Amino acid sequence: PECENILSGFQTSRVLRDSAREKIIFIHGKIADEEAVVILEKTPIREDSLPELFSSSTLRLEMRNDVYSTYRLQVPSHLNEIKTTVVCPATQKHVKKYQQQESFLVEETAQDYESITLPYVQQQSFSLQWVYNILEKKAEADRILYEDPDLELGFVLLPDFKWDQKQVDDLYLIAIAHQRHIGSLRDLTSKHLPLLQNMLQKGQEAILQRYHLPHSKLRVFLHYQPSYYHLHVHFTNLGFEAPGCSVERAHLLSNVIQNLQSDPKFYQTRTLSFPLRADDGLLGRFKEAGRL
Ligand code: M7G
Repeated sequence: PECENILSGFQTSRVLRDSAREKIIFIHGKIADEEAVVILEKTPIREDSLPELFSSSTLRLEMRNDVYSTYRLQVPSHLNEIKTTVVCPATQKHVKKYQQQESFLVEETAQDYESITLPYVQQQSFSLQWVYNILEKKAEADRILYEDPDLELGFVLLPDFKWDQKQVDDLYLIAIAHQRHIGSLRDLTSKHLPLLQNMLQKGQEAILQRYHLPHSKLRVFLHYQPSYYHLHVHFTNLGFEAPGCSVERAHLLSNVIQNLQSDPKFYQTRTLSFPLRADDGLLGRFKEAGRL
């Protein structure tokens, strides 16, 4: 693997979010004059590392009381790596995405979508360059788990960058459609059923083959609103409370398929709820329109 030292010049400006329970910290700062967001995360302890962990570490006693004792275990450095994600150059929108924020639930009617949401996301959403790089094999090509190259029904399945692939317990993959121009759930109609069914079935099969995780152990969903307006499906281990799988944002793909089967225009006509953070420009638009 490539070794880089870009963090040696990282100048921290502030902590955007910090969670002791999740053992993760999101930091805003600068790398060589460019805005950057750096995410540091302690990863789960792997069962297969236990023999080495116990045999080659030093144990320092902190306290002993009756049958109870606590220690610090100093482990070899390769067993104590920190998963690190760098976004650089980061836009103001990236900084906001990772910032801890109060959120508000919006109930978006079909009319709101046309008059408020769509015009907003058309001018202010994250670049899809990373998505096109994956589809065109310009990035992450060696990480692809499965591909159906069909331009209409096909997709690329690969590990989400939130998953370090060290253990199946927190499995997280994304399937990215080859078809462009499907921005979000709102664009889906019954004509996309073959595509969605293909992504679900072949995605599940590929994960079963590679990770021995059956369908019944997978949570397969779409986000509304997504951050990136190009059709992609999240595949996560059911046993893992993945970030972003809350009821107000995640739509199970199997439900999406059934809704489209019973009403081809389900997602063009329904009111859809989703949370927006206090400083999200879209929330401002809903307020201006008197919809909140
Ligand atoms: P989303 O629902 O559009 O937005 O999902 P979210 O990030 O707010 O959940 C996009 C998914 O793609 C997320 O699960 C991201 O972790 C993942 N992702 C984002 N980027 C920029 C990358 C990337 O460059 N590579 C990979 N493999 N995954 C990414």
